Amino acid sequence: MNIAQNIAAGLDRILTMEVVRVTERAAVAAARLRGRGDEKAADQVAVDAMRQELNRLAIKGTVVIGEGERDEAPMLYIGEEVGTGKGPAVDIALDPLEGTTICAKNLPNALAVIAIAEKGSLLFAPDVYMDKIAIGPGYPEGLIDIDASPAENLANLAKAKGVAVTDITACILDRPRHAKLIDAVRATGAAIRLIGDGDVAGVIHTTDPDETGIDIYLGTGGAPEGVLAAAALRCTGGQMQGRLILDTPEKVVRAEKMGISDPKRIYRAQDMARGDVLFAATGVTDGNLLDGVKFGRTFITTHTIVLRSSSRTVREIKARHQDLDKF
Ligand code: VTB
Repeated sequence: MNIAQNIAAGLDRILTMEVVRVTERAAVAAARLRGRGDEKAADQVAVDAMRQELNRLAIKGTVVIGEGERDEAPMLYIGEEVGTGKGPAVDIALDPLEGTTICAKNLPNALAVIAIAEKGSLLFAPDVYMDKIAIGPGYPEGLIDIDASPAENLANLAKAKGVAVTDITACILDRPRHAKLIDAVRATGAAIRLIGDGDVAGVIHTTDPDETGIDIYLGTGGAPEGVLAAAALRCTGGQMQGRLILDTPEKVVRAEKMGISDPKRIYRAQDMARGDVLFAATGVTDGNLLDGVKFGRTFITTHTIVLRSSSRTVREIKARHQDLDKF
């Protein structure tokens, strides 16, 4: 694709640069409340800051994955229109503070996250659990299968990577519901990195195993977080499968209302985030891929990753903010 086509296709690439400010600002706001033991307060300031910056973007945006339904989330609710209204119509998935508990405890890998996609191209996911499996780029398509046993998936991954299963590390959310999964993975001899929260980061970490030490993500987490992770994988490469857990008639009806007719459907990353997608994440607390916000005496430092699917460019932006009044 030549430069002119690249400019013409998909999202306006200027957005790639503009979107950084949105996650930076949310991350700085949340970081001020790191380790204060107050999840709600940290989330609230991140939401306010993200919304303020988002409304400066020259887009006609609709939040499709946000803080919740309008009645439960006064801001950045699903369906909220954001941006200046003068610009391309886009769908937005966001989580101003992914990992509220890890931020409150000042543990690793809390992020401010956003994905922007062409109108109508993000899965409208209800806030239910999603079963997920993900690996990074460079493996043959179809290597992992959400319906295969953990042992099979790990064996296939190890073989494709050219290592023993004992050299593989899986990332899993530390939850009682994962007891069987954890036993099954440990029975293979593979290592597990148990995380308290933050499975968007967990999935993204599979894309750079040399840096993060994580080869595969397994287990159930939030469906909205699944769509955000899928958006990131669309940009970095890698494979993901997700299936909504609609285990009550009420959830099936809720999903139907959101346009999901097959409750057992397996979604690949490219089904959850289609077309051209931008993804940005700024570290709130220090993590495996991103540093957390640092508050210096005269400046604030942020570390952001910005991705775009149509070019597959991975940008890391370390910013030194000297105008502290803007935060
Ligand atoms: C995960 C994790 C999130 O929710 O999606 C998790 O990534 C799933 O829900 O950070 P449970 O906590 O009920 O297991 C979060 O922890 C919070 O959104």
